[in-house]
Amino acid sequence: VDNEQFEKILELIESGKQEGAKLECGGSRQGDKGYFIESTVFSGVTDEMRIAKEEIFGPVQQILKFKTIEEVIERANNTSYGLAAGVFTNDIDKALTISNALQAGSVWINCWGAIRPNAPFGGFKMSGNGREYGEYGLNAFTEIKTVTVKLPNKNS
Ligand SMILES: *[C@@H]1O[C@H](CO)[C@@H](O)[C@H](O)[C@H]1NC(C)=O
Ligand SMILES: CC(=O)N[C@H]1CO[C@H](CO)[C@@H](O)[C@@H]1O
Repeated sequence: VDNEQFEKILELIESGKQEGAKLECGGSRQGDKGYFIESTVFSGVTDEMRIAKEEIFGPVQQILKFKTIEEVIERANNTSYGLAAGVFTNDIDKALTISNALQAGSVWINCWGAIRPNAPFGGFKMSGNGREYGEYGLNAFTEIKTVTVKLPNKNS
C-alpha cells in the first residue's frame, strides 16, 4: 500500500530469517517499481518468532506443526490478536470444535478471506475496531439519543 507497510513486511521477513525459520520461497521485493513483495513461505516456524506472533498484512505464510487438536487450539489462542483464522479439514466435527474454540472474529473453514456484506467482520482482542457489515455493522452509522422528561405530577 505504501512505503511504510512495504518496509514493515520486509523487516518482518528479515526477522524470520534471523530467528531461524526456513525460507522456502520468496522473501524479497518483487520487481523494481511500486511496493510489491514476492509470495513468501517460511517453514520450521516456532510460536515465539515475531512472524508467528505479529500481524504482517503481507504475502507471508508461516508453517508450524502441531500434534493434537487441543494443543493447536491452545497455541492458536495464545496471542494478543484475533482477527481471523482458517481451518482446513475433511472432518466436520474437527472443523466445528476448532472454529468454536478459536478466539477470532472470523473463522473460515476450507476457504480463506470470505468477507460478505451480510456477515459481521472484525477482531477479538487487539485486532480490528468493532465490527463492519451485517446488522452489527450498522451500529457505526447510528447515533443513539436518550431524551428524559420530568413530568410535573402524576395523573393516574
Ligand atoms: C503462550 O505464549 C507465551 C509467550 O509467547 C509462552 O511463554 C507460553 O508457553 C505459551 N503458552 C502455551 C500454552 O503455548
Ligand atoms: C476455548 C479455548 O480453549 N480457549 C483457550 C484458547 O487459548 C487461550 C490461551 O492459550 C486460553 O486462555 C483459552 O481458554
